[in-house]
Amino acid sequence: MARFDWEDSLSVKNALTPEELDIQETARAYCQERLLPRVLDAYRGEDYDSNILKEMGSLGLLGATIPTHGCAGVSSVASGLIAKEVERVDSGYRSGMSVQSSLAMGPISEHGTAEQKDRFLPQLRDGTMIGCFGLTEPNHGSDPGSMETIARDHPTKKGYFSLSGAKTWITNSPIADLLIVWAKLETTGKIRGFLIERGECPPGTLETPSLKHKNGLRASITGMIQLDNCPVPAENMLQVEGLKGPFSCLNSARYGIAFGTMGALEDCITRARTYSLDRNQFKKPLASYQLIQKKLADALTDAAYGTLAAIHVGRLKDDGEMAPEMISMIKRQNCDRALAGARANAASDEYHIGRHVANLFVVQTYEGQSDIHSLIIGRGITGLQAFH
Ligand code: TGC
Ligand code: FAD
Repeated sequence: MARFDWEDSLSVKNALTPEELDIQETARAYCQERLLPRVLDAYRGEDYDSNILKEMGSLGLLGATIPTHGCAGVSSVASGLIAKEVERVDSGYRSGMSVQSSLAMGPISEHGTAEQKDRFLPQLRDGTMIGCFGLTEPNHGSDPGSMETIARDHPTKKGYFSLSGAKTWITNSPIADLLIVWAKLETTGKIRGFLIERGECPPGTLETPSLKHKNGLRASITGMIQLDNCPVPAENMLQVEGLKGPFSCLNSARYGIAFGTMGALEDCITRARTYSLDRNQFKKPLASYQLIQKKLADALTDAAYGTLAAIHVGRLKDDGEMAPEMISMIKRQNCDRALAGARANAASDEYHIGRHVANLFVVQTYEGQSDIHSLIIGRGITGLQAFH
């Protein structure tokens, strides 16, 4: 009979390959040694250091599942383990990485032309070019299909589109060199993706103001994308039509969140356990009281179940057996349970748990708020859509 190891309670390591364990170890060492010492200052000052993407790039952590263009070509589970180690430090750092990997490199890898891949993937892989993903608009968050951003034929520049509209709450937009913007083609009314190179935009056609004073995710940078007749060459359009373009990439990003939130929850468990063992009340350690032990047991169980479910869905994803509803199940469940379990020591940011709580409230909102995922799962169960 094995001895119970609370740090790997359901022996998750037995479900991982030696390569996946090595990747997790590399990511953990980087995150604990390089990210953790920076996070409090970054969070307090709402200050995202874009060198982080270069550091991650040098370790092969960006676009890690992409099998070409010098990317690591690892399993979805390995990419999830990277997200978990980054989010063990802070969801905002995972956010910056998810957007670069799944939402900037992902669309190009899945829907780009050979020329687009050759031009952009190597720089994005190294973190020397920063990408962002503009889907949400001021009037259309959960319902991106109603977007108003429009791509018209450019009135004077042959072979160019002219993009106008506004995107909001866009991670990395203020520092992005390459902005992936989803817009409706005026001629067809269909949604298409455009690769906008900041350096090629004439003055006044592209603005990306920051959104400050966030309550969570303060170690990530968030902004708008404002387009005023911005010229974009036709060769910068992605080769996919309709909402399935952005949503196919969101499957990977949501998968990373399902895995990543388990890192945040495990960090809360570790910190709460240490605190409750060290802190005495009524002449005994807090950890000796039944109510405290039940909370630790609930959170530990959620973290292990959530991680194992994410591993299972990752294997199905790589085998082509994943349904999007599975991603909704693990994104919703793991965000909700991480938030429920992240409870203790919240008063001072030096305890770290309050920061995780504030972050997880936001993580529960983006990439499909939990109630929206309930509706996606409900549609899968009943065959009836309840969105509109
Ligand atoms: P619906 O009719 O459901 O679908 C329209 C078309 O899209 C296809 N599709 C998918 N394809 C692949 N994977 C998926 N998960 C897909 N979901 C839908 C679908 O098959 C259909 O294709 P076709 O060929 O038939 O046209 O569309 P709807 O308008 O009814 O959608 C409703 C709903 C609620 C499911 C959807 O709009 C939704 O999920 N809303 C949530 C919005 C969201 O997630 N936004 C994310 C913005 S990006 C972000 O938050 C990044 S934060 C990053 C960070 O910092 O970490
Ligand atoms: P709304 O859609 O207005 O929803 C408000 C509430 O109503 C939610 O609780 C929702 O669940 C509920 N609701 C909506 N419709 C229904 C319905 N039919 N039935 C029942 N309840 C419903 N977007 C990007 O495109 N790219 C990014 O990089 C990005 N990064 C982000 C970073 C941060 C820090 C944040 C906060 C957001 C980011 N987003 C990004 C936007 C994010 O995806 C949206 O906030 C999210 O999709 C929800 O949209 P909304 O905020 O407009 O809420």
